[in-house]
Amino acid sequence: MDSKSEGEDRPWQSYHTAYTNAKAGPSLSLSFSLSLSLYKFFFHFSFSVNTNLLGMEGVDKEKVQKVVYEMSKGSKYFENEQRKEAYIKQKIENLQQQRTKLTDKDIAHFQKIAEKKIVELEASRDLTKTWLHTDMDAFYAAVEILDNPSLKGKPLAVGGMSMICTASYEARKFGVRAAMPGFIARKLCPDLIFVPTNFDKYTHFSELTRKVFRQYDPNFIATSLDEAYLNVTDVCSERGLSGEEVAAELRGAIYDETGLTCSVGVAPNRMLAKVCSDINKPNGQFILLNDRGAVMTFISSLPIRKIGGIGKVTEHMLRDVLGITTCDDMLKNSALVCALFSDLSSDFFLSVGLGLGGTHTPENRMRKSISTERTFTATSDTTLLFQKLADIAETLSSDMQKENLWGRNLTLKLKTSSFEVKTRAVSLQKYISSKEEILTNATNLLKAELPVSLRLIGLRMSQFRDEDKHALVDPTQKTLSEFILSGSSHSKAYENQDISSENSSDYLLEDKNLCESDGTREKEHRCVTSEPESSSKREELGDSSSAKDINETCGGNANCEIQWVDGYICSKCGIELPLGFEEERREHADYHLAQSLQQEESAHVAHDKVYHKLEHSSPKSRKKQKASSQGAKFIPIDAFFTKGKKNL
Ligand code: DCP
Ligand code: MG
Repeated sequence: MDSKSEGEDRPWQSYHTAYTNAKAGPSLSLSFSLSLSLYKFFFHFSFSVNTNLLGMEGVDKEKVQKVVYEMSKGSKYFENEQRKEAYIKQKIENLQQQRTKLTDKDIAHFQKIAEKKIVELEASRDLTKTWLHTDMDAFYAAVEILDNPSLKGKPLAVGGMSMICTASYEARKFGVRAAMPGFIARKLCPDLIFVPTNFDKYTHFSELTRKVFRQYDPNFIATSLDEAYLNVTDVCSERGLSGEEVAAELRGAIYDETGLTCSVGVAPNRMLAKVCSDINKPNGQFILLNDRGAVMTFISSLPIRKIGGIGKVTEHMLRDVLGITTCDDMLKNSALVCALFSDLSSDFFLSVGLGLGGTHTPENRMRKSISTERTFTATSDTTLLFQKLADIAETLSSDMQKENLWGRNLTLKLKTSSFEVKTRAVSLQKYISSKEEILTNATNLLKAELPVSLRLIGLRMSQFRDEDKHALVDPTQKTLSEFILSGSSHSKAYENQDISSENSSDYLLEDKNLCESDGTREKEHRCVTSEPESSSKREELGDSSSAKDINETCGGNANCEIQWVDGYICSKCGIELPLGFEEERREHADYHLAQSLQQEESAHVAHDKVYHKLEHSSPKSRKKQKASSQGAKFIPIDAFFTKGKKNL
């Protein structure tokens, strides 16, 4: 078929959104990766995926894509997707230009660099550990079915007309999936049953699963309510069990404890274990042996999108600029990978090509911040917004109290109805943890933004009490000594970045090459979504760009304001934070911010700065600033950045 006329007649075929081009299990990839190339590419997926088991047989892929396109056309979501597409396109063009400038001599030079890196990475290979990744099946939906067995076997969506969080496997057959607006889902599946979310229930069941995990690995790493990594090396050796046997036993134990099924992957490292847990979903397991040959065979034809940390942007870049679609292609194109990407990115890509991933249990890192956020149907109703804020403050307070945390840096995150992300922070004079105190300060921050139409509110607390004691001694050392290793060694850099690569969605979004000017309107402190174990990242109605976001972008944010020189050195204090330390980077940015705010305040210059800004601001924004100044210590982050830039 002529591709031009195809594109003109069927515009939806080139429309990719979180729910038409998501990182998902093989099943979802088959139904949502609808661009022709991706579509073919997933059909070449070499594992024996049992589509009956996955319940995806008979999905009318073209129909799904058409419905999604037609129903979202013209919406703000659609516009935002298009903006993101334009951003990716721009980045691809830039890289393509860089590529054409490379001479043969350059390529030969980078070939040598690549070979050296590969030797170093290979030397770091550790096949002595057995890692297990568990992922609950259709988690929220399964919990709802457990609660109401009459829903069993029916197409079910958890969420509402605006967004759904997940869908039962019966609903997935129609193309319904997480982060899809409910009205589109209903169009795809007219008999779809909607059940509203109930986070207390999901948290309860999540805690039950964690009780089981603890018996196998007391240091298990939970990466969301329904996913965790367990190092079962000791269990295997102490009890003389194979990884396969431990996986089967663990799945049984989880079922006995919760009545829910999960899927498990077992492999020599976490990166591979996560890929494996997706292969025989639902209620299945896949074991990859601790053998280099087995790993290399497994990885050779694995689509790069299956790898944690490779999201939509990275996938497009690698495919469109270098023709890389499988992990093996990373090695085949190693010279170009090294020529076009930063050291840390190329290390990551090459390690993906070698099937390397994290094998050490990370040391218990001191918590740097705790956060919670909710996505809901966009609203400008202030009563509703303050109600949400109160709920979030309550959750944050209760999470803090569980961990006996007291903090004095509160950050409010907002996503507007047009998907713009903003953060506002306040540095407090005293440590707080009660709902009332959190809410009072958060209310001041939110009031300063009114009127506003929002679809997400989040709160993050940082700068905890004990941490400040260290901070007084040496503000940079505290972070360095606690959990930061230098990014200079390849193997170390890799080991450091691994966890978040497994969980963050788009590795390249952190790349210095790609952070500079993203062309989007998102303003956030962070580049990649990666929440620590117990942060409560909740969604009321799901949102393609929140909890499991594949498109979080980095632009005009505090991380970028700081600037990560060479991709990992803080331009303000020289601290080294390798790629993958998103949480720490965010925290570090907050730290500088709080420090500056405090300095500003004590020097009584803050108001001047704010007023300087106010003098040039619109009457509307002047009103906002005035409202905010009720909270005595509040300085909007934007004001701080304006000042920061001037002083540079
Ligand atoms: N979730 C959400 N919003 C998303 C994706 C997921 O709120 N965009 C929630 C609902 C899911 C839970 O997180 O039930 C776990 O996410 P998974 O990606 O593991 O999806 P499921 O467990 O629902 O299904 P699967 O069987 O594919 O793991
Ligand atoms: Mg799951």
